[in-house]
Amino acid sequence: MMRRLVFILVLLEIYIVKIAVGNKVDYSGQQVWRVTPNSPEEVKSLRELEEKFEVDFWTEPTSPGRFVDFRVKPKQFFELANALNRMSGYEIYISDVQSLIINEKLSHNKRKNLGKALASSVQAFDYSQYHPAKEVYQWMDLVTSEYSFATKEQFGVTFEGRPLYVLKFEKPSAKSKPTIVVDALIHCREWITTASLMFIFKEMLQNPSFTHMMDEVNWYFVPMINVDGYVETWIGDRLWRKTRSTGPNSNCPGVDANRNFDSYWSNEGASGNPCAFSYYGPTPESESEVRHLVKYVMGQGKIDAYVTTHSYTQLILYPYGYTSTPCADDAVLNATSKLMHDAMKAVHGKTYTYGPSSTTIYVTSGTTTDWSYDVAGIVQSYTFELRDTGRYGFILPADQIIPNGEEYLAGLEVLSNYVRDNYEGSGM
Ligand code: 0X9
Ligand code: ZN
Repeated sequence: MMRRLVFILVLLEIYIVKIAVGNKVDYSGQQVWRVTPNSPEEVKSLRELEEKFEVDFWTEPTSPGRFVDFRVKPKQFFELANALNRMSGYEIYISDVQSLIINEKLSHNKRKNLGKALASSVQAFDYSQYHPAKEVYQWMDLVTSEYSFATKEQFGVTFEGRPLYVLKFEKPSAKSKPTIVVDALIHCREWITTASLMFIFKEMLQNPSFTHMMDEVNWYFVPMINVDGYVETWIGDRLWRKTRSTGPNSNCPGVDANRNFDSYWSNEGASGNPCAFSYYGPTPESESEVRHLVKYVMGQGKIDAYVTTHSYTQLILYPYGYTSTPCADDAVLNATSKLMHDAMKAVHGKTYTYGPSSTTIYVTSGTTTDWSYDVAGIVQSYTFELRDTGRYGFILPADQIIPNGEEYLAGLEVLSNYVRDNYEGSGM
């Protein structure tokens, strides 16, 4: 009798947690392991594991000495551990992916139940939690209703028909000003990107130490490029990365939008396999989100800096992704990155490694940053990879949103000052 009761209670608890989490894809028992290959042969063997075990790389195998994080299913533990022990061994970084997802959802629901999710003003909005797409849209409306110089412009629709918006902050000024574009969430599982930037824009609007950034620069903020994917991460698969488009030739939906730009679009550092996580798509700009973003940015006047936001591993990356040949502006981008690094480190002591993308991490093609630099002609083009360095990876706890936002804000302030000081505006 007692046993039966315990059994029923356990089932009930599993059911309640399942309802609370709500996501259809369950990662129970799955882990994230870290391996640091010691030789080019070990890098190659790790790449082959992807084919053999279908592991999900959270950071890719690239070069000896650079760590690789990947998600592993329990049924693969034994065989994979044996294979890795023949190489440099491995460390368990996340012992149960699903428990991180459950904790994230439970802490969100707890705050929501306290009524904190429903905000009546930009100031009252809860920046210390993650918000689903609907609330991010509502936040944009709060901003435009409170600040007359902020406007919301629709620049397209997603594959599933959701509106794509940019928030434009253009404070009136006697002089013409430079413009910085910042985007987030092209990889929809990287929740920290949108969350930290909403906090940052609130600070730029309300914190007297940072309002100068809006006095001196116009800001165009695209908070959710991959809205369809973001919705999927809340209700379906928390670790979804790609868009949600479906093509006639595949059972695997989605394209890696950060391989879909028309800039060195190829299978170098991207995949032609529709089921791969870095699938570059059937054609460049095949994705509605990428196509509309490109058209919109190209249709604006001069843009002085373009920053695209990702997570994780704490990096400041600049062109190129597709080649290890330094770009023409390597020296200036390196110098500005160093200043951003210093300012970010001064806030909470976190290090953001900086350098050209291809040599600092790995080769990529068809990315936002190569496109903004080479096609849109914006010299100050960066990819920021936010927190952390692997303890939580993509499932960064919400209590890090504000600290991460504070340090990213310090980096953006350096960039803001840089474009201000180097601006040769029209009509001055
Ligand atoms: O691989 C990516 O798309 C980015 N890393 S992530 O873990 N967020 O997926 C890095 C892209 C870097 N590429 C350029 N800066 N060109
Ligand atoms: Zn990313």
